[in-house]
Amino acid sequence: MDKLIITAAICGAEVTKEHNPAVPYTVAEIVREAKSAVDAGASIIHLHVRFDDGKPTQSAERFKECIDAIRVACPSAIIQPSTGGAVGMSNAERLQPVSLRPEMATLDCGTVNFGGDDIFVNSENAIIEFAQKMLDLKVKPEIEVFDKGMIDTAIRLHKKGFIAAPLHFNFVLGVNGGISASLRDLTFLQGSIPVGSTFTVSGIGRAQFQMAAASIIAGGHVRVGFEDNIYLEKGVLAGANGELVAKAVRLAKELGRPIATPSEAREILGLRR
Ligand code: KMH
Ligand code: ZN
Repeated sequence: MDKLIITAAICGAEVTKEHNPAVPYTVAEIVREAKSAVDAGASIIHLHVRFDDGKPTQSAERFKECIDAIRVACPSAIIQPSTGGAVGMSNAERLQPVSLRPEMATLDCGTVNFGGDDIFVNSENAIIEFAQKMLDLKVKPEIEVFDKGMIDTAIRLHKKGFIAAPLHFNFVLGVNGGISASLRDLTFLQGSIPVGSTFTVSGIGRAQFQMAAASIIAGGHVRVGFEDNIYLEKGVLAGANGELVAKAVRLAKELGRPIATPSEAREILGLRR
């Protein structure tokens, strides 16, 4: 089994300071949260950015500002911008950070309800456009999977040459509208990806650490962070993303799975540098 890659989704686009005052908005706050996560054992920062008032943005300029500042504080971390952005953003808006040629970026492989009236829209043509741009700029996609059909879409687009192997997936379990955060469904997803692929697991809300433990045992990797969950335990808000990462590290230690450094994570994922 590979060493465990921990991704910290430090910011997200939907969670706010009203939910947890430690959610970062400013560049300084984003750097603070990235550093707390990397110091605790994360090798990948899954990055959304905000304007200082908390409004999510996909502006390449704002991403560059944040990425440059994170690189000073955490020189070895892998920075993975989101191309999902926030519900309702246009495709052109969402794609902007890919032009910065990060090592990785997310590639959302289907449309999913996001609770209430929110729909996170990803048409097949949009997925192809995003995948082609990542291919052209040698950015490794992390294939975001909110439901099983999204794996099938990714495999179809891989066969057509839009996504290069080895494929790397992120199974997001427990979104209201997506696949459930259960062992049965995690096993189903894991069994549906091509041999030689890697996967990480993001459990939403209270499922974060249950799904993390399941992935540690199953040979997958783990994502934690405010984007998915703001609580360290029932009723206790996490004071920093690093606290969530530290808890994942403790679980991995108890379960006998060593943690990957950023350079080991690059090796496991086949990243360019
Ligand atoms: N904020 C969600 C609408 C991604 O980063 O690629 C989309 C999202 C997925 O967070
Ligand atoms: Zn995201």
